Amino acid sequence: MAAPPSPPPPFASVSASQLCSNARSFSPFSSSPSLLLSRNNAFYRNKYSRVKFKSSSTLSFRAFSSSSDSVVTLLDYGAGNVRSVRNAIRFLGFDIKDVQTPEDILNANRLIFPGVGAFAAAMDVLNKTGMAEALCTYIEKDRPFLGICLGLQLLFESSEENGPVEGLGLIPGMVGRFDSSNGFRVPHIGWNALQITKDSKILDDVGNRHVYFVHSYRAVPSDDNKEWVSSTCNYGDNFIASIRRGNVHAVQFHPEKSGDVGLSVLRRFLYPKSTMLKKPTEGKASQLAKRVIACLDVRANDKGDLVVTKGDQYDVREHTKENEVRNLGKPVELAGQYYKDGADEISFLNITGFRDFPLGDLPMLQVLRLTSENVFVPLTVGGGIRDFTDANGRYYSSLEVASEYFRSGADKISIGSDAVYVAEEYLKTGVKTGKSSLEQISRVYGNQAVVVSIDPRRVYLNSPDDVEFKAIRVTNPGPNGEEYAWYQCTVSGGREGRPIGAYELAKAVEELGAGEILLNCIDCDGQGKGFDIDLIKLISDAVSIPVIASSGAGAVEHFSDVFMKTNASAALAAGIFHRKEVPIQSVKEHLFNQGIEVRI
Ligand code: 1PR
Repeated sequence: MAAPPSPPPPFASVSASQLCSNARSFSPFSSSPSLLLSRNNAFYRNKYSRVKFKSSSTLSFRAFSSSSDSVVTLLDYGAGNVRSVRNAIRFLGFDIKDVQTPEDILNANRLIFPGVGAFAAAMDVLNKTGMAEALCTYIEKDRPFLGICLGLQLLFESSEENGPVEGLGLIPGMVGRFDSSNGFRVPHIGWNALQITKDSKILDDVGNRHVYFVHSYRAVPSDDNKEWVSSTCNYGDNFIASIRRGNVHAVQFHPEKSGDVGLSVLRRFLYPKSTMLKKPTEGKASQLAKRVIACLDVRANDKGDLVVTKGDQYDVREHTKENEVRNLGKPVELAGQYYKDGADEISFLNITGFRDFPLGDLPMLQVLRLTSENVFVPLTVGGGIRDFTDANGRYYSSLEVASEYFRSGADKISIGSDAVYVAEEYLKTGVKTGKSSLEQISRVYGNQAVVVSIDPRRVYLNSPDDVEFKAIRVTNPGPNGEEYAWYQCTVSGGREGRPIGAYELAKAVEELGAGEILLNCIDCDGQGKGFDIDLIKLISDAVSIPVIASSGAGAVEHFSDVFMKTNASAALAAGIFHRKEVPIQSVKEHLFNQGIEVRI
């Protein structure tokens, strides 16, 4: 999962491009737990280039010391934010030692490598800093290693991501992109169960439970790498979900975002000798589970406290004499509760972000920081992501705003108003400038980290020809019997209608790099009468990125309805959860009973 450039790479002074050995030169894995590699101290020629590998004999290991048993070495090469991995490690009672030099890798008692960003950029850093060589040496020595996501992919020979680009070459195979031509939405975002193919220890608690993936590229199992593969998953085709050889583990999913079961994966890696009960490891690869998302609209109330609020068609004020902002609870507490209740994701929408400068909104950043310390499912935050000049004339790019959100614990950011302006401009000129918020943030953090939140309002028509935007026949005619409607996008929390439809916007933002669409509907918001199926079907059929259905959930049946009648990948609700009318687990159980795959 990509995220923000937080601390600068600590090892920028190391030079010399050195790559790992070609995996084909490995001895086949035998019963010995140690990895028998033929590279040793020799120069070698890799399949993809002429890069030569220098002797690693100059790099020394030190003995374990029991005082360091509670320390995990973390390879954070500075290309992104690994805050959630840090939080999960600390949550499990370990201290973190950051890798500063290649020697820190070699001296680690246990090393976690949460790869972030793009494959080529990561390899570039690893090569330039000498980390590539150190990593290979460490892994060859069969030292405790856990790679996460890109940290798995980099172990392979190469990747076609902006490439082909050469990887560490420890495992045979090329990392390729998912094929979206057969209707599978790329990136692959969400929860799947695994097909566990061999005893891998760290997966002992996983069984049939779902883990969280977010990626566009994957390695596939083959005869050449079957010795490594410990589980696979199916998303259009079979791909490698985890590898294990001796003490070397890597997972394509995100244990730090996979709830309890993910924490158990980390715990088993960190405490390999513990006497934790071993549970059956058999698992059956599943379909992608439909996600249930709890949404917290957050804003300051009139006393200045940050509260969770909830609107009726976006009106969040009580209809009383005082006209107060409706207060439904405290953001950190509610998010923690929804995590425990089984929410697959939590979204925070800073609903006044369009008018306030979000980086001035320190409480919101604090909410994210505190939430991410105890909530181990994906967190999305939206509101106010745009270029901004503050009162002192200091300019902040939307990328900086997003980066601050990521640094504070968000896994994804959501752009509302600014995406509308960007799409309008793009449709007018046909030019991708590369400078819009959407393009910049998705380029730096990956499109899986960028959600576009659409706030459309239904506009009824007698004929689809009455408007230049995509109009559809609606299931429920308008107040004057109109049979058609188009869905007009709005900005500033629904306050201003814009000359663009939800359909046009969705297609444009997909082209500009959005990884997911959060599809609200102002007419349905807070009404509890069900999702706008017409709208959700229209948009989820029009784009190949995941669509989150939002607005209008009032009963468990509304969730099965939206999943059965549309191609939505997730359903989001707010009011029914805040008012405790329907528990998240009831939604999940209902979906399960209807034959819809969910994470239980
Ligand atoms: O425009 O980039 O600053 O982002 C602002 C964000 O805040 C947008 O995502 C926009 O949807 C959201 N927002 C702005 N004003 C409001 C408001 O309510 N006055 N909230 C608002 C919109 C959207 C939903 C809601 C569902 C489910 N809330 O996500 O949670 O409709 O509700 P329900 O289950 O109770 O029906 P920018």
